[in-house]
Amino acid sequence: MPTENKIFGSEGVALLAPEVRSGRETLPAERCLEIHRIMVRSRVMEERTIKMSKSGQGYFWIGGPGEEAFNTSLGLQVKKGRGPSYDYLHLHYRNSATLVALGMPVADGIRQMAMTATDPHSMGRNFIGHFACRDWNVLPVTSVIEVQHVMAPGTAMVQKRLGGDGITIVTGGDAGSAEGDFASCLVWSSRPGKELPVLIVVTNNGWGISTSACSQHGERNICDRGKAFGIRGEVVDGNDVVASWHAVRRGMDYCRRERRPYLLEAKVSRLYGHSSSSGAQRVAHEDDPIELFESKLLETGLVDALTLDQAHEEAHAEVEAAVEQVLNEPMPTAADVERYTYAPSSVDAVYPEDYTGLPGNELSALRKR
Ligand SMILES: Cc1ncc(C[n+]2csc(CCOP(=O)(O)OP(=O)(O)O)c2C)c(N)n1
Ligand SMILES: [Mg+2]
Repeated sequence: MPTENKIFGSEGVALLAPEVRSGRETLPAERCLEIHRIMVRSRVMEERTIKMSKSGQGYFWIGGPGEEAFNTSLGLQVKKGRGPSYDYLHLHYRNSATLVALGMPVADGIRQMAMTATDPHSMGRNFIGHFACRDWNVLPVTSVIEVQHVMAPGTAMVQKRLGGDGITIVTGGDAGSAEGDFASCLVWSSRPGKELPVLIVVTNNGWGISTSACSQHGERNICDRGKAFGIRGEVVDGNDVVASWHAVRRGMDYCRRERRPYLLEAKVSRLYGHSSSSGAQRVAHEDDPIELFESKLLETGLVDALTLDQAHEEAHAEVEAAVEQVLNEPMPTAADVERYTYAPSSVDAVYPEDYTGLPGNELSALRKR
């Protein structure tokens, strides 16, 4: 247990509740402790799923270690709910900390790795990190990069027509921003008189698999591309919690209030390489946002080292319990293969009962189960 002294109470939380500072920006103590806990839980979940991929308890791994500072700041500030009055999230495969910040239990991340039938995002069909959550307006993440950028103006258009302050948030990587879908997002969200409330986030980790960003980008910052479309934006150090929090806040406030797009480029780390396909080994030469934040918390006197250790231990216990539970849950069966694959529609003139139209397929029978 932490000792009681001038700075720390018996819970290890500072009695003076100092703020944490980055440049001229600050965040209150309580918020920092909340963010730290989410960052650590997300990291431990990710690292455990890497281990699962190497020990045969799952297959492919991809995820967001190194993006926790930014992604947590994003998730905690989302106007969370279902339908166009709330924010829509068109995410990519490194947004696990955003989901944990929204309230996803770590067991649900583990379930997608283990591909159990209980995986709420894809019923064991999709890769880890491919989230989908209707109640929180999280559209299904795709492996095909950048397609989320052409869908984002669609939800934003509905939100603009409806009124209210719901916004659309779309995230993607630096390499993906070279694709036409990214340009489509810029074009569609900035048409004069028809601007859309889209927060366009580029998490720039400096790599597209094994291709370096510096060998591909003639522009100084990806964010500068917005200038040609009159889209406001900024670059932020995505490893800095306080800076990320405020940059997200500025972007969200602007989209909510002005009903216009904002382009936010976050410089982040990629701490385990691209995916399990490249080995998912920890890299030594990139900044770790958790270590940076913990140094800051200690420096500020907000917590002591023991309290930080406790947060890690609790996260490990939570994740281990989740793995134990999930590995005993049912796997999908052969009969599940075609379930929920297509959405039949009564307005489909050709195949009102069966969108696939395949002879002898069992969809109708499965639906009636
Ligand atoms: C349309 C498409 N092209 C290529 C790929 C293969 N691919 C998967 S991830 C990736 C790199 C993406 O890099 P970036 O956008 O920077 O995101 P990061 O993985 O670095 O977060 C590529 C090229 C793909 N999945 N989809
Ligand atoms: Mg990248």
